[in-house]
Amino acid sequence: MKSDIDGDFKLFPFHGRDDLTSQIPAFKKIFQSYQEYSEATMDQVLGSDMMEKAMTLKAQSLSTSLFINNGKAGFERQDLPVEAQLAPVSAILVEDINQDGNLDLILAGSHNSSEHTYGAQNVSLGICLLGKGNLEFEALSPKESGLYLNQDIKALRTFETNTGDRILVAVVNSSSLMTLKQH
Ligand SMILES: [Ca+2]
Repeated sequence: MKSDIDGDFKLFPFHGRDDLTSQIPAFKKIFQSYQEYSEATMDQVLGSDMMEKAMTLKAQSLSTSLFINNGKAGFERQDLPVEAQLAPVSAILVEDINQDGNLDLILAGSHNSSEHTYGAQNVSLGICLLGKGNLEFEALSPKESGLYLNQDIKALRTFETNTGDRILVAVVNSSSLMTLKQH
């Protein structure tokens, strides 16, 4: 939502004319210039009838979070530490990585395939959050964890080899698997 030239707040489309017309070419005839499209409100793009029927969804939180099952009381959301909020997360592994009795988390998931409007969201190297008990987590630095999961990760699994080594396997979007050996 932004204000128009009169200072009134109105809904304007987020995506540019090229994005819209690549999906729905008919809009090329409706908005024949970029200037015309740039000044169009959502009512003018979709029509007020369709806007009235449209479903409006609101995000309550965009944080990567832990959901605690409190039984009949339902789920309680708890944000993970700030280190888990720096990049999109597509894969979460829950294991006791350091074998201290508390479950730990490994998070990964940069996005290289985002729309060009957003740009690549690929700063993550993967994050290891050590469970401290009481549902608190402490992030290890990349140097401490040794994680280097700098790809578009979609899933994480671990397995043990027949020589007793623990291997972390990362499934990478449109690429080969990444493997890391735990030391
Ligand atoms: Ca642990």
